[in-house]
Amino acid sequence: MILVTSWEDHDKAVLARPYNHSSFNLVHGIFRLPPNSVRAFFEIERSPDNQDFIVDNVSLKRMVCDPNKLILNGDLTEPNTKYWDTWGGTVSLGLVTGYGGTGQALKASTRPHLSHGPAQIINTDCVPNVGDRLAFTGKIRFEKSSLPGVAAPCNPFTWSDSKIRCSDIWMFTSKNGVHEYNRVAMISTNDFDADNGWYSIHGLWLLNPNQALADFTKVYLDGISTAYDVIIDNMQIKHLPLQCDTLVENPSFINGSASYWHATYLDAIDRDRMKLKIYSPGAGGGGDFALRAYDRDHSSRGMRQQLDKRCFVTGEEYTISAKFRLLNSTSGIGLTCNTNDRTVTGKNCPSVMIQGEECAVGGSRYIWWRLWNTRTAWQKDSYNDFSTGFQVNDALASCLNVWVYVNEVSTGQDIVVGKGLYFCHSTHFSLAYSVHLITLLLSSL
Ligand SMILES: [Ca+2]
Repeated sequence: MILVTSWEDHDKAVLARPYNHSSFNLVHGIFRLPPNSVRAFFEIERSPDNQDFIVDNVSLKRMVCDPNKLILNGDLTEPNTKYWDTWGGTVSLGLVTGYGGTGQALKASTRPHLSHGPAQIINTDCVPNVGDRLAFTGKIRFEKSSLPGVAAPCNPFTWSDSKIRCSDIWMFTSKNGVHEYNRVAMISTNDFDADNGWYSIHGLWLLNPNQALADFTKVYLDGISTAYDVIIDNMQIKHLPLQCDTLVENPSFINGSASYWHATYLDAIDRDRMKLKIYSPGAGGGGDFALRAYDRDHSSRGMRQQLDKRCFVTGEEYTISAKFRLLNSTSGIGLTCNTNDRTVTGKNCPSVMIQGEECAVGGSRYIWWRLWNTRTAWQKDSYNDFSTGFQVNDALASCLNVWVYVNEVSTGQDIVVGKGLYFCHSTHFSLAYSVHLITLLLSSL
């Protein structure tokens, strides 16, 4: 018999914390079998030489991939760190009081580098297509390592100040030896919950060819200084179905959520140039919410959301409707604007821009289509209906990414988007995909 070991990997399962020294503890991990392996063996090793260990209830299960729940134990309902891992080898994980003062949250401490913190290996085999969209949401708070238990705010409107900036969610993928590191979700407003400093973190991400059916995918929190501990709860990653009749996610800021809306940075590291805040009342009155763009250093600053690129097919027609307000930045009172101005004059009303990035057809890599309101009246003290439309051409259809922007009013004016930014369209698509499940779960109790 010839023994051939072609591949060996370590540290595939770790102890779920907190450790209980008086009973059995869960050792748990997630790994993918190497391709074309005939047999796989696993070992439990590296405990100290002078100790015995006892193993029971060992199981090895094929890992489920649920497109509606790609993060597992994201709310720490299972009261241990099962499924969770770290980015960085020496980060400590533990449990603390959860969001809303109930249940558990996951805390990462002793972070030696600002990119280190909580992480999870995820199985994306059930979201296999290039262009499939993932929606990230979660709750996050910070504490100074020197003052555990006391919320310490970060500044979501800076990246250059590394002492106080917030963490973002990043996604690492490895596919055929190609590695990608992408910022996939951010805290976009300073609206943290009064209870204990919980921020909302959110983002949309389109899988690129290096990410769809990746060999390995891990999400992690990266950004805040090592002086802080990072605490997360209610973390979710969902696959968004293709739905070209409702192109914009969270168009109405339901329950005061700014999810999936971000400032109009061309790059997220360029975030010292404006701010976003939830605004009330929204267009539906008291108890309704809107989103305000303020403290803008240039007329091009505003808000944006990434759209499903696959909906931009040549010949498709979309209408866009929304409700806008325009406010004086200093006093907050309503401003008039000239609905007849179809350029950025300083007196123009808010408009919508469709931006295509990395476009293959036509003369330029970027497309900027500014779309003006077809309504002609403007009421300075209330929300104003906005309506416009466009048809997709070959150039826009060829772009790698498509964004919607609300921007281009003067600095000194704040744009408020209330009660939605809706796209309507007549054709419906269906999407079929095959499911491959080859990620395994190792669980022992
Ligand atoms: Ca929880």
